[in-house]
Amino acid sequence: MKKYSSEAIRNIALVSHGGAGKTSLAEALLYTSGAITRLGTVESGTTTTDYDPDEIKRQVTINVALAPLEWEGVKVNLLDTPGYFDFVGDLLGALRAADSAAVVVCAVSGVEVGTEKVWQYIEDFNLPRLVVVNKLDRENADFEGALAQLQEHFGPRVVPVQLPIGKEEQFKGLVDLIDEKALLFSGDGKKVEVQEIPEDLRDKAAAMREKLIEAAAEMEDELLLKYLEGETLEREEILQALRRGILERKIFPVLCGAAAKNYGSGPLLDFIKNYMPSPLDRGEIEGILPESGEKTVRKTSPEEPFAALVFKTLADPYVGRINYFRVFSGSLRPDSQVYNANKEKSERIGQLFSMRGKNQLPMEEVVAGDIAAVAKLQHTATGDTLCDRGSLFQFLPIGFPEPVISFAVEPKAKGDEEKVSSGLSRFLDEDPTFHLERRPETRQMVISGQGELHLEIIVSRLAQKFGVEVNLSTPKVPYKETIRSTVTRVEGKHKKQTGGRGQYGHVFLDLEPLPPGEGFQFEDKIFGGVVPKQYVPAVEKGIREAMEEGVVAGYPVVDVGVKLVDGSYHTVDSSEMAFKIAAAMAFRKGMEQAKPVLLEPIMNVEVTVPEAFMGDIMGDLNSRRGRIQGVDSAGALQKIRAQVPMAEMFKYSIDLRSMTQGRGFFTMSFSHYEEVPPQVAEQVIAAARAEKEKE
Ligand SMILES: Nc1nc2c(ncn2[C@@H]2O[C@H](COP(=O)(O)OP(=O)(O)OP(=O)(O)O)[C@@H](O)[C@H]2O)c(=O)[nH]1
Ligand SMILES: [Mg+2]
Repeated sequence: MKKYSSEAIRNIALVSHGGAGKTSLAEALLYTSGAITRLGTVESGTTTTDYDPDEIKRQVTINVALAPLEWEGVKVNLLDTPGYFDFVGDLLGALRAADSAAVVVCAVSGVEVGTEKVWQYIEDFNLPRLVVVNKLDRENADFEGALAQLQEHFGPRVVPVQLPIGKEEQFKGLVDLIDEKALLFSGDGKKVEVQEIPEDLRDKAAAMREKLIEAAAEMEDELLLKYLEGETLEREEILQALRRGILERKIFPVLCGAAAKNYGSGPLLDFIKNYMPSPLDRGEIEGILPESGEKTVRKTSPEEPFAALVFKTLADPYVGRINYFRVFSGSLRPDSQVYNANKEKSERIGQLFSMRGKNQLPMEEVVAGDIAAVAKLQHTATGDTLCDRGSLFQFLPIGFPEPVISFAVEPKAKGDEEKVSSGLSRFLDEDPTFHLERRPETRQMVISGQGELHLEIIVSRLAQKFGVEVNLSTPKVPYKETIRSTVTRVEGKHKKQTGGRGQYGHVFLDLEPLPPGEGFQFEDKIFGGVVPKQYVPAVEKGIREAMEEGVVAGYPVVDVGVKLVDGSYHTVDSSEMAFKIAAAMAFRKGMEQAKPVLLEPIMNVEVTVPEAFMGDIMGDLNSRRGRIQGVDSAGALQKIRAQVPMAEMFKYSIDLRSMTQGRGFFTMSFSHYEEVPPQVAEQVIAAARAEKEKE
């Protein structure tokens, strides 16, 4: 591939609700540009960007893929992102690497929940964007309907720059509203015939063009005045104003196409080249000085020192680990040194390449604004900044969401525990939205992620790469126990006199509840050496061990203060062990008297659903013992904030999907521990007993 300067690069992320046609569109654009010679399809598993075996099998994108192409003097780096929010980590990474986004909308389904969600992300990332209404060749395709929905959701500044010619199977071309001509496609879609706008579309095209010009004119006072006075605007003036409106995120142009037929690709590439931002349009990027943590900015410019953000890490079976990065400033050459500001480690760069799907295209230099990949770095993972050692800089974190679903994992074959845990930990670097946790309270290994599919795929990769199969189950709730009242002078005496040397330990303890989160406090209040100093650590140890299994249902005890107030010893028979046992006995007895209770984790939950589902969702949250804390409206959606016990949330992502026909989503994070209501506690205690008996 030729070398391109920063201003000749366009980094554009293809985003959408799942299945709107991003991967097919990437394929069509690659084909039209000549980067590939055969138009692959998702159905046959032959697309450039869905090359992973899991992607081919399921016909959905799982990993963000890079797809560079050349079009009339510019290099377009397409980033094909996953539409399923199970893989939102890759979407967020891509949006950080891109300078603009193409929001793909299905002409049949129109605006979907995923469309709204990606739109919100693009807003958060301040990216200019265009909209492609795709699948115009499908039965029931409805451009006007989709457009109306887009304007209803995202405002009147969503303005078409193209109109489709022909409907459904008859879809055969489009009207270019800027240049006032008709573009007709045939065959493989590469050939475009330029014609006059068909008679029956002229009035509509003129009216739509008027709206476009009005929107553009509003970008500049002078132009607006000229427009309002009825003067005709020059083509060049319109283009400038339109481009400015797009870059300032005030105009969202709408284009048309049918990716599967490769109709509309050429005009879309022209539009990307002419109107979408180059890396230099981005101005400054926020970051920090890693040493002080102070905020700073970096100009997106080749003249500045080198800084790049790693937005994706992939374990390639042949090459090993591959890091995808976007250079924001300076440039990078093969066989050089960089500094990882997050890990505070130097890294040696070997070969540099661009990736087109899975294919490596070697690069001699990666300039500011370009996206590339490097293999075999030692320490670098997603979210890290690579920079010039002499000029440190660190990008702000990508901000990955917390997991929404968890499963306990257990190897199918006994003895594979180590393999499972080391295999799973490998995925942590690759995928920051995946979490792995060992929960000592329940003695389980728990994996958490963004959805069932997300975890299913991780498990399937674990089997492929590390040859271990696992079973997934609902994780046990990490309950805890505490006390609610104070007790004083609880006695614990351990005395044995059986031949030889006996055992003697004797203590009195005071127990008191501590505020939540305080854990455990121990105080030695012994006077006059009734319990000799050398045995006090053993007393504390005995209590700590007893706290690992509380008296209610065997869960760890927290938030208890214990004072050692009295006791006695025997000069010959006393030992550390004897005092440990005596202390544990006293603690258990004391706990029983101190109104012990069971605590459960409570989660902060935020559910976002279309208004129509509000009632059902609130009712359902109530039945899960949830407490609704508030409702905010977010566009056409309602966001319900609630606190819900973890025990009630395990299958929520699945239930929510079925309650809302896939239109609802939620986030969840740990909030605090709270007392389990008596009726529920009874069941938990019974279950714990049954479990114990099984062992
Ligand atoms: N008729 C028709 N089908 C299309 C068109 N574009 C895509 N499809 C089909 O729609 C389905 C989904 O297409 P993809 O390209 O995988 O969509 P995607 O947005 O990449 O999907 P995810 O990555 O999973 O979100 C496939 O069966 C495609 O063949 C189109 O323009 N017309
Ligand atoms: Mg896809």
